[in-house]
Amino acid sequence: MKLRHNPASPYVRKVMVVAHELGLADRIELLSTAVSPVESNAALAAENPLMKIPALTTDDGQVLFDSPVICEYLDSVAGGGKVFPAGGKARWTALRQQALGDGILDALILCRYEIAARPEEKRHAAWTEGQMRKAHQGLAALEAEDLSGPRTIGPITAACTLGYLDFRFPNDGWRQRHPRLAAWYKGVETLPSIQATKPPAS
Ligand code: 99T
Repeated sequence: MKLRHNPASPYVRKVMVVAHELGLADRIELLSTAVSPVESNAALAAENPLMKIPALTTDDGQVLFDSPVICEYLDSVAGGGKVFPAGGKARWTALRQQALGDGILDALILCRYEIAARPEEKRHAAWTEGQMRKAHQGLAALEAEDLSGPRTIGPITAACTLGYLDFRFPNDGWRQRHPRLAAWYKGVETLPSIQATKPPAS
């Protein structure tokens, strides 16, 4: 398998954490890929027309995106029902937690691109405030989730979301607002799959 990869991407990290948790990391070749919301990338577009990462090319040549699809594919390669519970309440809880973490990331990345990719005179403060509000409300909801059970895609996504917040928004102060989430994250930060996929020093 080949994965379009960049260590700064929390969605790529999610895929790699899942791969480590499932013992599949050695079977994935990483293709270092830079992405931009404004610049074209023909090689990536040939795999993913949305020009986003992660994108996974399977051993039989199929290209899969986005991260929830890739993660569930890896789970199926490992036999199924591992990080994606097969059914019942556990499955819906894991999927909801994944959607919540991904949604917080989507809002944070819109803020990040507003700051990093848009010229200063064209920035829209109300846009950033609106997206940050979504991210902060999402974090409050994440604090209320039970993340302590088996390491499903829910807690895995939550860990990657908090890691991205520390990486790109180090002054956010989420630990003060959400001590329960901070205590949980302190425990998972030391896991081998989380250690092996840390974003680069910013
Ligand atoms: O928006 C773009 O055109 C390029 N951005 C990406 O490819 C980002 C990289 S994170 N990936 C996604 O937005 C994927 C989202 C998708 N729903 C999924 O896979 O789950 C870059 C973060 C950073 O550099 O700070």
